[in-house]
Amino acid sequence: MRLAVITLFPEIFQAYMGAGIMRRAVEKAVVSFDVLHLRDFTADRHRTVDDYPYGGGPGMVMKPGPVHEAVRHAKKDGLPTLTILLSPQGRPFTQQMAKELSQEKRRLLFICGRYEGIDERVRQSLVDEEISIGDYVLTGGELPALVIIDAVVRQLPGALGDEDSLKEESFSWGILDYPQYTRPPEWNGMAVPEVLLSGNHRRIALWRRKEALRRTLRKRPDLLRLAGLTPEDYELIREIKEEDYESDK
Ligand code: 9D3
Repeated sequence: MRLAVITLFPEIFQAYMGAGIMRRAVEKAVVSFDVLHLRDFTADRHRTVDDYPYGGGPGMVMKPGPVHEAVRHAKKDGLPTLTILLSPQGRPFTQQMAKELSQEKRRLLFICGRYEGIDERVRQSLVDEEISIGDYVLTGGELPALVIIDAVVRQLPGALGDEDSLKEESFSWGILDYPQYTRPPEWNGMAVPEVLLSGNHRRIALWRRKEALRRTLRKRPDLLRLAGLTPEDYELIREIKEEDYESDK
């Protein structure tokens, strides 16, 4: 998959895309990643990317010209491109959208805003999709672009190296993870649940499913409405409710 970003802070992307799973995905050519520095697409001596808002008000607005030039440069090769603007006005990003974007045949081009926002004519003329990552105020679109890139890239075949983790995810889709343990079997007076040491894979799978449902019921009951539960899950939920599921046993 081809990815490109337009930003005033290329270093942020070099850092994140140069580490861990993102770095490996680039090295294995699962993704290609181009960073365009918005300042390289200015025409004036001061390399100006922002200006005062028409009508007054606080802060600065990103000028349309440099963004337009950067998009034009990114698309010069003629490849089909889906242009995504990161903005607080966008559609809230979800795991469903991550999966859909990972199936996208077109290159993904992310435009990261800074300041109070971007000239509305950029959105109208250059943008296919406007995405937010949630209802909190950040200082720019760079972290949101990286959040989306991270969620999309790990869906790509070959990116994780361990395809089992994606399979596990599709099974637990929509509910919280079960509790995890590793060695030692007793630590600071706390034991690993006996069932996990039993070697009984059927019992382990059932215990994990039940604990995942217990956590979800306790911490994120809102998720259960959408989770696509099986009749077996509802039986487990009945058992949990007969137990004391509010306390952290
Ligand atoms: C909503 C705040 N705005 C009030 C006038 C000003 C403003 C502040 C910060 C406008 C843009 C920004 C920078 N944020 C993003 O570019 C952004 C963002 C975010 O802040 N939260 C969640 N998702 C996103 S995607 C892009």
